[in-house]
Amino acid sequence: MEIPKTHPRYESLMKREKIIEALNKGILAKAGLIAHGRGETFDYLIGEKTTPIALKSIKVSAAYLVLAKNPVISVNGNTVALAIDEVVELAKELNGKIEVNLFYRTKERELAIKKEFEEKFKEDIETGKIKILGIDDANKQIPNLDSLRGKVSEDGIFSADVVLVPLEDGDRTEALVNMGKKVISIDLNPLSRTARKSTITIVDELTRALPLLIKYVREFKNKDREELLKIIDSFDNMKNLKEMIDYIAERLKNLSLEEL
Ligand code: PTJ
Repeated sequence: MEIPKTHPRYESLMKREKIIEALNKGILAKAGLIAHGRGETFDYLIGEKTTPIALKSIKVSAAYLVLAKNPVISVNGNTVALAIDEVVELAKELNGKIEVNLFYRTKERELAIKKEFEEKFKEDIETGKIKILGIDDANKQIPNLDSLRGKVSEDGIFSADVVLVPLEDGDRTEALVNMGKKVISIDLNPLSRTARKSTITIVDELTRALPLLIKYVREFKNKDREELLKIIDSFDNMKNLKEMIDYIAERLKNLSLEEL
């Protein structure tokens, strides 16, 4: 569908188009439509912009990623639909590792996602700048995780020290944290299990948060280790989530006083 650039909800409608296109290509799970709608609702509540609270968690995440020995970006259908370019850009700033790990796991969807990466980033894959893991090599099991998400690549999530999980479900986050990994999630819902179980939760929209994360990863590569550790140590995820809930409550209260 052609959406005029002048439409007041252009950005949001374009994201919907990407989601629908990914469904038609077999990349997105049907439940991904529901997840996207839920995300839109929370984005309305936070005002559809990156809050200073989210920016704090983005900076801490960048510090973790720069210090990581073996970081991995985990992707699912929604992430590929909305932010494949940003995921690849970020991976190239790190060690290039991207792992496909689906909740609604089918071979067809895995292959559709693989094809999307191969079509758009053939050269990066051939030159080894990025590695798409988790499809032919998911031969390790995350302990105590029964869903199909439990199968992971040894070279990827299984041996990672820091895992970035945009749009996640809480069970895997908890299982990964129990394995001793640092888990960074991007989730618009500050009340979700994922948000509460992650080491760091970025309560922001994926396509807004990733470019900022890339920016700070680039910037932090020039900082020394001590400085980055200081950024990490000053952060409390639960406190940050509470601030986010307060922010939403305050925003709604102020809106209710305004004339609509
Ligand atoms: O591709 P699969 O098979 O791995 O399935 C992926 C989905 C997303 C369907 C699956 O993981 C799922 O059901 O997730 P949930 O439990 O619906 O959680 C998705 C979370 O992401 C919700 O809390 C949404 O608010 C949030 N969300 C949705 N869209 C965005 C988002 N957060 C950030 N940016 C978005 N664009």
